[in-house]
Amino acid sequence: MNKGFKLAAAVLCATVLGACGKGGADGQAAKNEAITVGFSQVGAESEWRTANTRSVKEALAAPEFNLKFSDAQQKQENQIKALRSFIAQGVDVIAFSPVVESGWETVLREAKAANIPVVLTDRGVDVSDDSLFVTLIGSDFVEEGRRAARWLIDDSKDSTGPVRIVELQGTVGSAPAIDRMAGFKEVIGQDPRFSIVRSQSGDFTRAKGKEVMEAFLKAEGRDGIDVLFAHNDDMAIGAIQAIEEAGLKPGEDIRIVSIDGVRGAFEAMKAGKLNATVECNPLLGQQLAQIIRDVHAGRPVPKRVVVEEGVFTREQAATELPNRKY
Ligand code: GZL
Repeated sequence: MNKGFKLAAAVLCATVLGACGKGGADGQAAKNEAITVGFSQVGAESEWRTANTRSVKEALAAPEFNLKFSDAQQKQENQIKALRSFIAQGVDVIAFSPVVESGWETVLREAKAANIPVVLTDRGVDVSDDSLFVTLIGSDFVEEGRRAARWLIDDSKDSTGPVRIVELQGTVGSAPAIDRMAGFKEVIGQDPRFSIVRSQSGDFTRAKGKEVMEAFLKAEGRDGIDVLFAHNDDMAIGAIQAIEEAGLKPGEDIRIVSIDGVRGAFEAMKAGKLNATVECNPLLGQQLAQIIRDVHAGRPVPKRVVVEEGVFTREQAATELPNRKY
């Protein structure tokens, strides 16, 4: 049903029959229809993403929503195709987690021309006109990078250095990879004991994280690396396998700090193989659902909604593991 007819039906319903269905000042009741949401997800590359997808699907399974979900398999062209399909279907709201920051201007202008509001979740976009999206709900990735560096500096207080760091970056061009690297370097750069000797993308996956760590070990030698900074836990877990296969002790011979706080990271910390993980909360579903309700009802929403998060070390892992929700 196109939006113009829906609005007319809604006005008629509200005028002739009073509030159709449940009461409510926001006019939603008058429509007495589900909010059709087109959601384009990055992919299924990590434990974090799996938990994020579960959270979004659970929240938008409520009867007030009609969810159309698309998995882009980490390809921007698949996300753009999905957004264009949502526009053609005339969905009420588009929500998506952009796999990379750039290349969205054209399709977001098409959504704007179709009067379909766009909500960004998890990752941001780099556009010249921020009216092309209503809001971004997600973590502060720069702060996550700073927190990883602060943990490392604190954990190195008895070391005179040099501390040689290798860095497993996330997906090239993605907001978390760009911002986590920036935050980490901003803090580490203030202490001359630390240097990043190698840095390469592992695309946020375990398999690639292992492959790149093998290359780092080959290039730097068994004694050439003191610390691994991984932009997510999945790459750190892959790297742990490579470190063990090289006959070294992860968490001891090479200290490891990563980001996400997924269950696999707590299990690795409990085993002493990972030293710390910076939480990046994927459970955005309920907040997203409320933002969609507000946007659809024409209520104002903040341009940026930041998710609160913490830092967890291996000393806390055993007690915290039972509390983890993802
Ligand atoms: C961060 C999210 C990142 C996670 C990775 O909000 O975009 O993508 O850190 C995931 O695990 O693949």
